[in-house]
Amino acid sequence: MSNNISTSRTQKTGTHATKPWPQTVESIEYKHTAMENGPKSEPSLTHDPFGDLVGSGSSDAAFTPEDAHNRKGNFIIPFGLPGSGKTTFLASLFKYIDESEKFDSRIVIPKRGKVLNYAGQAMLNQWQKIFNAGRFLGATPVGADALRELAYEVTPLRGQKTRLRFNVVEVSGEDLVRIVAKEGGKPRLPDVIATLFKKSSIRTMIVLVIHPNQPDNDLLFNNLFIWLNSNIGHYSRTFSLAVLIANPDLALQHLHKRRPDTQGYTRLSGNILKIYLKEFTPKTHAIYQSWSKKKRAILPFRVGEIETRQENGETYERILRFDPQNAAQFFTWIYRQFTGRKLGPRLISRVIRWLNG
Ligand SMILES: Nc1nc2c(ncn2[C@@H]2O[C@H](COP(=O)(O)OP(=O)(O)O)[C@@H](O)[C@H]2O)c(=O)[nH]1
Ligand SMILES: [Mg+2]
Repeated sequence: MSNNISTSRTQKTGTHATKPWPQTVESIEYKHTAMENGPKSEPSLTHDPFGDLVGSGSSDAAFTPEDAHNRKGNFIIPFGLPGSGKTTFLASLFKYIDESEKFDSRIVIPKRGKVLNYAGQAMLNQWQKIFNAGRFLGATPVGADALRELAYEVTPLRGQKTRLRFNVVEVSGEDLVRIVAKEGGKPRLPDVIATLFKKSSIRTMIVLVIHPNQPDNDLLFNNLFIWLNSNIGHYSRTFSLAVLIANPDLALQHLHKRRPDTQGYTRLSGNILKIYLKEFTPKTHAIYQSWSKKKRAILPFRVGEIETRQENGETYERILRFDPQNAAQFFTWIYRQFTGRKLGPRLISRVIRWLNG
């Protein structure tokens, strides 16, 4: 068996301006990083004084299986191919939370024994730089030493004030694609992720990040669910499942070509999201449909206004303006999943606001 999946489907639809994304799982795993294949970020012109905040290779900074074993509570685990948009999604989520006037939020610095681990805070700083510089980050470093955890506490300032505490895990896409079975090898998940999945004291949210330029999204996710089926009995009852479509404007262009009957729709939202899933990631669509309605969500994830520029045959992308809308929608859902409560003003204050016009 080989993982050289045919890509003719995407090539037919992929007549957009940017260079194609990696074509096979094989090639992603062994040859490329997302940045080499996808559009390049704007080159940095000035020296970066914080250059090696993250990924300095110090294994003390890593989130280890032992740490995972000592955790309980809420965990968000993004899953997707290299360059699918996992880091961009996390960066946008925390930018939204930190800048919103609706919440009191703070990072929680985890301890190993008595030692504080600031790697999560360093990662948060690195993410902030995506927006300061308007550049997407390069691929997340590979390997167990590069795994990071970030713990946060968010308290709504209005309405009901239940505090939400949750953690996110940042893994490189290259480490995740090893879940795809190949002849002669055992499909593997990073140990930390497997440990989290297995712990019943952890409430897990899997976030599947789909990038419209990548043909193998469905292959990766299907292999993840095969692994879960054989290793975690309870997952479909207890895990929350979110499907995010990164770069939804591009996804809509692809859909218009594949399904001309959708051309009247100018936004990837509502029913169109499911049509997109069914067309481009049919197995993921089937898994999604079988999930408990109370524990599933599908959402476009647009970071904002993006400028694309061609130079010397390369495509460069720059984030011109952050748009918090999708991050806000997604956080509302996260809050509800983990606390069981609805974010936003209570009914009584809504009525008062309505009375006040
Ligand atoms: N999430 C997201 N990604 C976008 C969007 N527009 C363009 N991108 C591209 O998606 C890539 C995502 O990279 P990154 O977040 O580092 O992917 P990761 O490897 O999964 O962490 C960037 O290189 C951009 O080219 C958007 O609206 N949302
Ligand atoms: Mg990343």
